[in-house]
Amino acid sequence: MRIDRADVVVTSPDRNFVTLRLETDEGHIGLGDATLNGRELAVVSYLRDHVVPLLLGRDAHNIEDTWQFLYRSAYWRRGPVTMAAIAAVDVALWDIKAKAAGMPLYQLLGGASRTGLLAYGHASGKSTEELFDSVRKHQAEGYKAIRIQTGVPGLKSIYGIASNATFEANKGSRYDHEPAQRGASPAEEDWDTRSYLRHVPTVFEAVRNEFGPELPLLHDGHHRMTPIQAAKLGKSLEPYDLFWLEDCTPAENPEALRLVRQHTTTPLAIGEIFNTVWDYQQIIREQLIDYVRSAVTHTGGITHLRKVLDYASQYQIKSGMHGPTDISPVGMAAAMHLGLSIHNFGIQEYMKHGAKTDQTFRQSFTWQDGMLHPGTQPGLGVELDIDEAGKYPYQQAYLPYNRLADGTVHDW
Ligand code: CS2
Ligand code: MG
Repeated sequence: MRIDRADVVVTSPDRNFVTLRLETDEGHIGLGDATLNGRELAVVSYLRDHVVPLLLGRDAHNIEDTWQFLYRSAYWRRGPVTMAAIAAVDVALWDIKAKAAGMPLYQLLGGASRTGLLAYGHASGKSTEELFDSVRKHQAEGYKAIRIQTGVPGLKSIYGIASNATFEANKGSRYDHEPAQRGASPAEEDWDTRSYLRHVPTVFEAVRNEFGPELPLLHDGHHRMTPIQAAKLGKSLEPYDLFWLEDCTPAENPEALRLVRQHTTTPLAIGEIFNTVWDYQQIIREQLIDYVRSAVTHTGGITHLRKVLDYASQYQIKSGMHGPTDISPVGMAAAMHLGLSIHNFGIQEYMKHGAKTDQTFRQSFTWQDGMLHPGTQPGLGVELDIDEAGKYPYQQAYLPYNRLADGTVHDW
């Protein structure tokens, strides 16, 4: 079975998505997500100009060989652009192989290891009341695990708050849940770590008092702390029994986690901006984390992320795949098939896409009682409606960034 057509589809229903669509001489269509939030067109060019010409005529069945060929022949390895492009090819080929076999993809990955995937959603609010309200709304939607982000006294803006309004609207009228905004330049936000460190434990205390000890709670530090600040936060959150503390320090410095680990038993999750198994080597080997945050989309596809997760399994480290709305429905489906099949599944992040996105990408996953399931359609279970996609041309959009009170740019 040969690949005889490859198209890169850029569409912006509620936000920008980049999708690779492969077609074979036997008429099978495979989809792969290549969306890199805020830098989408770099991956489009990588695929269109450098990868698509190499795919035409290749045997669609040779997934591992195609992966190795694209990775090694480029010479310039790793990095988000390269790994998102390779991921899209990889996932599209898995989709094709599963369709050719007439099976849902998870069957080819070893079959189901569980009946469904526990998923967490994003509750947020500027005040405690708003936050409680948001938690309740998520519970009413079925969520059994919830990420908590709140406003910090004295700061105008805070990461994760924007998600709330769109969770409710979810009609495609706003950009989407996530903080990227359409426009010609990134929004500037403010930040103060000392206020944040004072405030967050009080929020978790209030949430535990209101919602009890059972509800799994998560929190995202979004790379903003120094190692000693992260250690302090982890320690101060111990009484509230977090499921995880995410991205407590910037991901570029894995050694920082040694110091955090020495001080706290709060479980740590990291890796949404990692791209390869080599980014994880030290932190898995030294058992510095508890959850791998990578998305299939940004980590070289199913072929490569499965290697990361197999390695992690030797150390009882579990998956916690990235699933904000900038992972397209195709990327989410890939995550669900992989999560259903591996033994060391932990939790899946899940934010609902907007209505226009759901119309553009027809999906067959199910969401019931706080659990996701990829469905039983052959392949990934996602179809891209090209006519619908054509209605929404690409729009420039940027993620925001932070400055401290004195004007210094800070980690976002
Ligand atoms: C995030 C994302 O979901 C998360 O945990 O940190 O919201 C992240 O900010 C975006 O995916 C960036 O593209
Ligand atoms: Mg995160």
